[in-house]
Amino acid sequence: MTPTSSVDTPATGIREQRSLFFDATPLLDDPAALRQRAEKDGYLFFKRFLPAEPLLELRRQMLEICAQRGWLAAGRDLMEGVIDEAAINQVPPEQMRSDIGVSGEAYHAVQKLELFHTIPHHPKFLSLYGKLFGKEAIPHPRHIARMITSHRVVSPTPPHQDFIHIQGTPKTWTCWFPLGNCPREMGSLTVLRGSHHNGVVSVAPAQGAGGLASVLCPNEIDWVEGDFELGDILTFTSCTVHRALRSQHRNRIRLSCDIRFQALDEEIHENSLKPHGEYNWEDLYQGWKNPAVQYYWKNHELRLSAWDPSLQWQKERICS
Ligand SMILES: O=C(O)CCC(=O)C(=O)O
Repeated sequence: MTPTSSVDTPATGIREQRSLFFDATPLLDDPAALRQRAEKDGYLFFKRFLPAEPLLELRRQMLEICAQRGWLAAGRDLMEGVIDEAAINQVPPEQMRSDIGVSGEAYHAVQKLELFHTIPHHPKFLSLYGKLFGKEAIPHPRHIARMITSHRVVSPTPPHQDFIHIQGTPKTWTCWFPLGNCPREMGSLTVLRGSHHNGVVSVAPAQGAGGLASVLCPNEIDWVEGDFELGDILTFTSCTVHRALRSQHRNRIRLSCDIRFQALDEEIHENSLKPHGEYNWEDLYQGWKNPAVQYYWKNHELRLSAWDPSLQWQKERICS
């Protein structure tokens, strides 16, 4: 594919190539072609995959949580997500979740939203990952919401592979989608195409979610990106390097979800069955209506895997 641009990255001095996501929607009717494309690129992108209504409702609920804490600009429509920069920056750094973008207390309120934990069970997801894996798929219950603001402790997510953070089977796929239109200038996610072919690579300390960056070789420059519209999804293997672009809009909150899927019969680490954050399910589930989205993984005999701490140790990477 012809790159749309090439850009010098000041941090590394490497000249990156940037091209647009390939829309894999036509491959949904051809699982063999879908799997072939996924194997080649390590990612899939689908335009308008999810229906707008539940995404907009979740956006509204998350913005209500921000509004209740006085973080939204006065006189603007709630759904615009315009942040009062001074107000969010009054949250003391020690109360912030720098990986999420808001305070730990607000993130707790988001984790308690039933709709946040219901969307990952949408039949379209189960159908997509069923085709991709060629067998029954299950979402991990440990969903992550990002509410990226311009609080001084928040930095764009560095290039990383999810595998070092979730482990279990390397055949786990992450699904990332924004809750609203999210053009590149709003800090959407970008993927290093084909990077999964290198397996798990070394890491170095970095700012931003996860605190660890993949060490990249000078020839790893093939980034793919796009302007997300509501309903678009990006999904990638847990060994695919990805990162967030820097938002150009300091007063806009970027709302998005990270959901992981894997085949039911593959290994999983028990952390992936816990809430994201120091919460417990009993607390999060209070007041929920639908029992089908609670403790659903307990209906299956999952194979638990061990944790390899050495994946997060800093090591040199030898580039050929
Ligand atoms: O949304 C972000 O900034 C990071 C998301 C991410 O890295 C992931 O989904 O694995």
